[in-house]
Amino acid sequence: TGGLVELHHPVFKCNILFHRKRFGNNNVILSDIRKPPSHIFHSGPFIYSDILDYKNLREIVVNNRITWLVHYSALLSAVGESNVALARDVNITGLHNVLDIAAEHGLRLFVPSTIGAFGPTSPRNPTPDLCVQRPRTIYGVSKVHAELMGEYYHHRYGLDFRCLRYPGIISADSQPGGGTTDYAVAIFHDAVKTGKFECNLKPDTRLPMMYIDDCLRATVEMMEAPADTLSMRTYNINAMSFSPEELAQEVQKQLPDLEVTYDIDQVRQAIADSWPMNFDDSNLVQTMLNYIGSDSRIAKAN
Ligand code: VAH
Repeated sequence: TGGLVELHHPVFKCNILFHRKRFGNNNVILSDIRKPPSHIFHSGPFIYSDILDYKNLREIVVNNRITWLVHYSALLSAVGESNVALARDVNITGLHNVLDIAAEHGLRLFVPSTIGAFGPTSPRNPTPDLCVQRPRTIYGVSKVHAELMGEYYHHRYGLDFRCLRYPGIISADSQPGGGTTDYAVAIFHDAVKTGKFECNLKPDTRLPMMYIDDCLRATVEMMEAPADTLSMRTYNINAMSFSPEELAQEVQKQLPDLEVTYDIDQVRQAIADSWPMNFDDSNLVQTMLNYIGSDSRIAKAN
């Protein structure tokens, strides 16, 4: 059948290897505005593309008989605040391009949303799927827009739009990508490289987080679920919540000499203080239980 195109963001480069293992190297095309690291570049097809080049995206979809599209191109929360115009172009105009191409060619479309799609007036502990969403970043606003546009295209044009609101994703394969949760990736790199880590969030800042392998498995299960099992287009997905001091203590159990200091980034701190502390993903769990069946199959998948 057709391939799967992944329009990428640095944090998810390793996504492609997971999907290639599952669907076959030549059935998954990585597409990005910059060449990926060589171990990914040489693992299967790569096509250069700019998310703002609608015609080129359409050529890639048609010429490669694409059937599923996984759209990760976005400027994350902190970097978006330092370049709002670019974040608006990539996160919103880029999304419009992907929605139109997916609707025109009948693609199954996955677009991630985020804990950043909530704001200071949302319930924070826990945060349910359906509640007030008034985020205070261009990233969060663009992701609420993506959720609403995906739902509209589903009801208006029948687009098979699927969306998970990701927590902060922790992956050893990639460097922090300009997000508010970057500290939870940087600590591992710095602990190994220098034995010293300077955290840019307050020690007690609690945020939802998830390990990349769990994120990838959940995304594939979401993409493979029969359309009629999904009662909503967008779901929260949860794994754990922790604070910088809790994470530092865990890392120091493995590297006792790790020295942790704090130099608060006020922009990131204000964003983190407006985000969920804990995520309620009970709707997703029930939906996937209905699809995957008994707990034993979930246990096996884990
Ligand atoms: C960010 N890591 O911090 C991203 C993510 C859950 C947050 O969207 O912006």
